[in-house]
Amino acid sequence: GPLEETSLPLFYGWFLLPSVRERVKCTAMDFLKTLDTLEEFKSHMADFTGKAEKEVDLEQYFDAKTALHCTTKFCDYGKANGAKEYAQNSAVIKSYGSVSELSLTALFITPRTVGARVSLTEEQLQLWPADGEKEAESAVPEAASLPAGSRAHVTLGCAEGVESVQTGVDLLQILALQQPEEAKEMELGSLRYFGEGRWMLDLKEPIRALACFSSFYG
Ligand code: ACK
Repeated sequence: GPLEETSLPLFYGWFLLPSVRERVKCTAMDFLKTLDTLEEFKSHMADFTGKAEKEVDLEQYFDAKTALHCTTKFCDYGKANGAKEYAQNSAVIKSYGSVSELSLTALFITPRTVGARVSLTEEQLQLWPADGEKEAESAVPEAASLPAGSRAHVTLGCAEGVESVQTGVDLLQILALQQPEEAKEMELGSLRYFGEGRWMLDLKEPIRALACFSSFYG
């Protein structure tokens, strides 16, 4: 009936609890501030500005997100492929409203987005959609061959005019590349440059963030 048709959300995901949001945002800001002052980053500044001499203020460059979450399934109110099947999945129904701990294991930036990589547990992977990576195949051909959950992330900010769906695509793109051996050891972890303005910081200490599995209607 019409009630059923309108009952699917825009997306399902884990929503970071308010108490941890601030901590994650502060860590992200520290990361951007630190990057901005690194000679290594400055030498690749043209990736962001198009010009070698021009400076970029990363804190201004990205429009910061407020309600931080890790999307599991984008349903588009039922219009997306597999939305209904996902909503009816027993693991999804059983876990709805429950709180679990997300492990944020890396921070990454590109000229388009800044985000945190989420490493899902076996239990959390039960809530990951079967087509989660494959869906991004048109943008990242290697996506389908990456392990399930590779796309899991928290979008922290987007550059002007960029949609947040890009963050997961940027993460998959980085993961599909061969990891450069050269890394800069920093207080927070190891920083690597993947070319074309793509940087990833593998955190020494993952950020443990409590999050509620739920959905967003908007
Ligand atoms: O930052 P995100 O993961 O990227 O969270 C938002 C959320 O859904 C609401 O827009 C994500 N999103 C948007 N479109 C898609 C899509 N086609 N596939 C997967 N995730 C999407 C977006």
